[in-house]
Amino acid sequence: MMAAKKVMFIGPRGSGKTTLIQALKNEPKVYRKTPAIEFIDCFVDIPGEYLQIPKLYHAIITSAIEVETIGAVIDAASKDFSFPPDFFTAFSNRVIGIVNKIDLPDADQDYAEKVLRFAGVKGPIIRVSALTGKGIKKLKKILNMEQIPESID
Ligand SMILES: Nc1nc2c(ncn2[C@@H]2O[C@H](COP(=O)(O)OP(=O)(O)OP(=O)(O)O)[C@@H](O)[C@H]2O)c(=O)[nH]1
Ligand SMILES: [Mg+2]
Repeated sequence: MMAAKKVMFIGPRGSGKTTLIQALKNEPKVYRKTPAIEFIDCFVDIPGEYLQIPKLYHAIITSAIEVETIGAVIDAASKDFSFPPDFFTAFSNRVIGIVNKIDLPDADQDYAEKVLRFAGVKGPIIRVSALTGKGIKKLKKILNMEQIPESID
């Protein structure tokens, strides 16, 4: 069993939320489209589509009630950002920003960070690659997850 403090990842389709969870759990990176809100150990994985459908915002906000931290995830190499302005100010949780895919040559990390601030992210912003593992150690530290074991029951 793992610590109950929950972390919820919110971000556009393909920004890398599910891969981030695999990286934080030290699991192999296996691509699988997230079809619905998933609760995996201490993680809540929100499909990117939920950001595009305002009728589903209540589902995100309801799922956030039990969550300690929200991670707003963005693909630094994509210009397809679908966060509404100030979206994250609707949550009372701690909201951190995660600039993902910094391994890609066309990643614009500074721009991605601005987009996260525009979306209302007030907490620290961490730059990572879920795929290569760069920055994941730092992210674990910020999430107080340094103790995650290699395999989890
Ligand atoms: N180059 C690179 N690719 C990544 C990185 N993180 C994720 N990807 C790739 O991006 C694609 C989408 O990743 P997912 O983790 O499924 O994205 P998601 O945010 O969960 O997407 P939805 O479930 O559709 O909302 C996959 O092919 C991943 O392998 C990264 O840091 N660098
Ligand atoms: Mg996913």
